[in-house]
This record gives sequence, C-alpha cells and structure tokens, in this order.
Amino acid sequence: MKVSEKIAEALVSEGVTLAAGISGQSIGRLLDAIANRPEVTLMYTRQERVAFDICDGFARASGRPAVVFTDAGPAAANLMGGLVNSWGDSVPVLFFAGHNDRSEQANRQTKEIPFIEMFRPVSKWTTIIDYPDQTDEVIRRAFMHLTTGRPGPVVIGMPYDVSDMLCKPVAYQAIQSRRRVRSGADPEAIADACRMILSAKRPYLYVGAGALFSEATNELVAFAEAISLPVATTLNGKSAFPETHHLSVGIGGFGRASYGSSAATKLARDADVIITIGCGFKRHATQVRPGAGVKHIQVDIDPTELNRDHLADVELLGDARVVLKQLHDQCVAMLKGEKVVSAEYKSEIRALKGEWDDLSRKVLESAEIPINPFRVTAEFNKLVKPEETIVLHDAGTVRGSTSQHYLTTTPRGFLGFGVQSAMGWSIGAAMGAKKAHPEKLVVAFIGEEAFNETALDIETSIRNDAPILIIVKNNRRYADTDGGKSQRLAHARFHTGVDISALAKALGAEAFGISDPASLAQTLKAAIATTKAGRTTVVDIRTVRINGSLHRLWDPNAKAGGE
Ligand SMILES: Cc1ncc(C[n+]2csc(CCOP(=O)(O)OP(=O)(O)O)c2C)c(N)n1
Ligand SMILES: [Mg+2]
Repeated sequence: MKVSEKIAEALVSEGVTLAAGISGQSIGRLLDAIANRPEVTLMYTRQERVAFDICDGFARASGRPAVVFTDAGPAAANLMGGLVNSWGDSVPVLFFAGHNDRSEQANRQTKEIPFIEMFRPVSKWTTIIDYPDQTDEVIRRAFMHLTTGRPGPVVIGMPYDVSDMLCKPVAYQAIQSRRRVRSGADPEAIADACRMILSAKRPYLYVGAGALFSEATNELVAFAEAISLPVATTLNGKSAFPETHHLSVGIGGFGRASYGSSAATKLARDADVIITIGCGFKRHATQVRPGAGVKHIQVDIDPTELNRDHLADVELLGDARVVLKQLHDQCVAMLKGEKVVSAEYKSEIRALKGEWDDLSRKVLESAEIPINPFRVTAEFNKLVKPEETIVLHDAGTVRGSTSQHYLTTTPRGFLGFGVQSAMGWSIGAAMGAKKAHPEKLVVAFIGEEAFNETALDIETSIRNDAPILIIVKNNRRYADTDGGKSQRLAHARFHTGVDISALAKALGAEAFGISDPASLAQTLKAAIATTKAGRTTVVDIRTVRINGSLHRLWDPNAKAGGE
C-alpha cells in the first residue's frame, strides 16, 4: 500500500466525509487516492482559499473536520486568508499541502516555500510527513489535535515522492473512542464559583464559541434556568443558546460588544458576577472591561486563555459541557429548592429586552429607499424557520445588520465569524454548511465588496451540488458618501461596480435584483423557493450605507462596528 492510499484509508476511518481543494502535480497521488474513496465527497474549487472556507463552514456547521488539499508553494500560500479565519476562530480543518520531493526542499526549488515557518504560527499544529512509516502516527496525532481541547487547523506537508512510496501493510488504527475526550474543572473551584453565583444579586452569563464546539447547549439552558441567569453570547457563540428563550438577551458584551444588544450591554455593565464560557474577549466582543469589584468566573478549555485579558476570580479549566453540568449540579445542591435571582432582576431583564425591541423597530420596519439593511434581515426572519436554516454573515457592516436581529433557535443555526474576518468567507463556508446539512436552507448575507472577493466560486456550488442562497446587501452607490474618506479613494473603490445579477447568471446561478422595500418580502420568498428547489440563488439588494451596529442609536460613546 502506498502512503497516499494509507492516508485516504486513515481519513475515512477517522470519519472524514468531505475534501475540497485544487489539484497540482505535487498533490496528485494523494488526490487520486482520496478520489477513489466513495465515502468522501470531493469538491473542486476555483480558488484554494474558498476550499478552506468550505471546510471551515463544514466544521462550524457539523463539528467535524474536513480536508483541504492544494498543490505546493503558491497554491498552499493562496489559502492563507481562509486558514487564518479558522485559526483565529479555533475551527478544526485538516489541510494537506502538496510538497516538493524531499531532495528539492531547502534549496529554493520551483514552488518551494518556507513551509513550516509560514504555517506553524497560524495553525494548531504544522508538520511534514518525511518518511512513509510516520504516516499513521502523524494522521492520528492530527486527529487528536482536531478533536480535543481548543480546536484549530492542522497543516500537513505531503512531499510528492513520499506520497508515492510504499509503507508497511498494516491497517491504520483510528482513534478508538468515538466520543470527544472531555475534561472537567477542579471541584474545589466549582464550589467557590457556585458560592459566588448564589450570593450574586445581578449575575450574568456570557457565552462564546467554546460552548458551541463543546455542544453544551442542553447544559447551558439547564444551568441558566436553574438560576434565572440572563444569557448573552459573543458573535461567534451566537446559536449556543436559543434566542427565543426568555433569558436570552442576544449578542452582548463583557462590558460592551460592537454588535451587542442594548439589553445585554446594560446587564453586563451593571452585573456583579460575570460568568464567561469559552470566549476570547476579542475587540468585536469586548470593548469595555468590567469595573473594579465585579467578580469574574472564567470557564475555558485552554489554560492560556485564563487570566489573559482580564483577571478572573475563579478559573474553571475544562470542557464547557462538563463544567456547565458541574456548575448546575453544585448550584442546585446548594440552593435546596430556593430561588436565587430576585423577581426585580427578572422583570428588569424582561423590560430591557422590550426596550431593545422598541429601539430596533425603527430600522427593522424602515420603508426608506435605498433599503435599510436591517429591514432585509427583518423580512427574512419572517420567511424562514430557524431550525431548518443556517445563516452566515460576512465582514463589513453587513455583519451587524444581520447578526443582531436574526434569531437563532438551534445550535449551529447561525455561523458567526470574525477574529480575523477575511472578506468573502461566507460564500465558501455556506457551501460547506450545506454539505454538512443538505436538508437545511443555507443563506450567506454579504456585502458587494466581500462578494467580489470570492464570487467566482458560486460556480463551484453549482458544479459540486451545494445550492445556497446569497443575499447581497449592496451599498456601493452610497459608499462614497462615507464621511471623511478621500474622494480619490472613493473613486478608485466604487465609481463603477460589478453587475452582480449578470455575474451570478453567467456563473450559472438564479439571480434577482431589487431596490424597492415594497417588493422585498416577495423577492426574498421567490429566492428562498429557487434555492430550496436546488438552484444556487443570488439576490442583489440596493441598500443604504449605515453603521454596522445599532450602538449609536443608544450609546453616545459607541465606536463603529468596524470592518
Ligand atoms: C480579505 C480582507 N481584506 C480586507 C478587509 C477589510 N475590510 C473589511 S470589510 C471591508 C469592506 C466590506 O465592504 P462590503 O463587503 O461591501 O460590506 P459593507 O461594509 O458595505 O456592508 C473591508 C475592505 C477584510 N476584512 N478582509
Ligand atoms: Mg458594501
């Protein structure tokens, strides 16, 4: 058996069902071997970076790693924008980079790049298979990295000569435990945390993507309900807690988040104990730290995250699901049937939610022309069932106008992204999500500039049977009025633009264009129908340029949402 065949066998036995990439001489043997495995769906893209986005979206939607493949050198380098997204947001993706023969390495041969130096700092693990008999160990170690602890991308260099060599004819031994390997927190620290939570008057729970990766939603809901804790998520953690739940206050900061609801931000500001679960306090999520005297209980799977940005009073190192169950059980035992949170606090949570709804109505119901991008989200909400839908957003102001008011009810029904935030991610990621959940309607909300970064791969969704809906909030015409920016820059950036509907049609998609809010609902309905019928569909909506979030409507100190 050749190394390439051994790898394909190993991938199948570790449960891989999707591979995406672009071919090239150096990866040829491995690609043939993967293509020979009917268990693995193969997607072939037009840009390496989109292949990475596909696998990233697949992992976010399913929790399982998929495989990216590229040729050596520039092909591998060409996916950097996708790789850094996965690295920034801790998403497990396995990347096989074709590599020159070993004899060519380190002498600046054709397509030779400083592979380890380029990829190691932006991956969880980067290595090269130098000898055939390393194959099993490398693949097994790769899957341990991908499936345990804090996830992240793994990069494996595959020298062509090694891929074509024979290896020992011993069957690959997959990781035996099909369960995720999980760990809990120190029981003494749990007891400290519970005492703190039960003595709090205004506790507040802030949930990041760690809870999604750990699949902790049931434990999260049980814990929040036991204490009547208001629950906010980060952008990346959105969908870990059902947003129709009476305790949900939407996206919200540990202090303040660019995309936070007013309810979440006020509750965070006035909290006396803040419990954070698997979140990294990045700028979009956290602009203002809690004041002195506010207690912080920090739960994370990664010890290097503990006490990193803000001192914790109690550190709980462990898997979100296990730790939430520990917290729940201990709190319930200590409570002995009493209720911890006052009736006043509960009614304040209700009132703040109502205030946020009132504040939002202005943009959600706006009849202005060009169309308000928040209105697009509001109309969309009325037309879909969240449990049958996966929504993605892209970089830019479209992030806020989509993520703040689309209501999720199902874990991974919304895929937030953005520690690195490479424009154009949502088109590939939506295709990956569709492969993970063919039964769901998968919808990417994207601005026209981000669209232009990766739009050619719309054709990939058609060729590779991954029909998605792309809703473009197109504010190009109004972008040059964006105060303070140089007119020369505005001219260079915007004065002509792509005819999005024509391009989408040329690439084989259905396309709709719209500029009147009165026909918004009807057009979105038609676009959802064509997508559900199996046709990738693009809706080009002429929108007005706005700030990315609603913060400025109610917070005079707000910073812009940011790009
Ligand atoms: C690969 C990459 N290049 C540049 C940026 C910086 N950036 C973020 S958003 C943005 C403009 C986005 O415009 P558009 O897609 O039209 O969305 P809008 O803000 O208008 O909603 C830019 C240039 C980025 N995030 N990623
Ligand atoms: Mg735009």
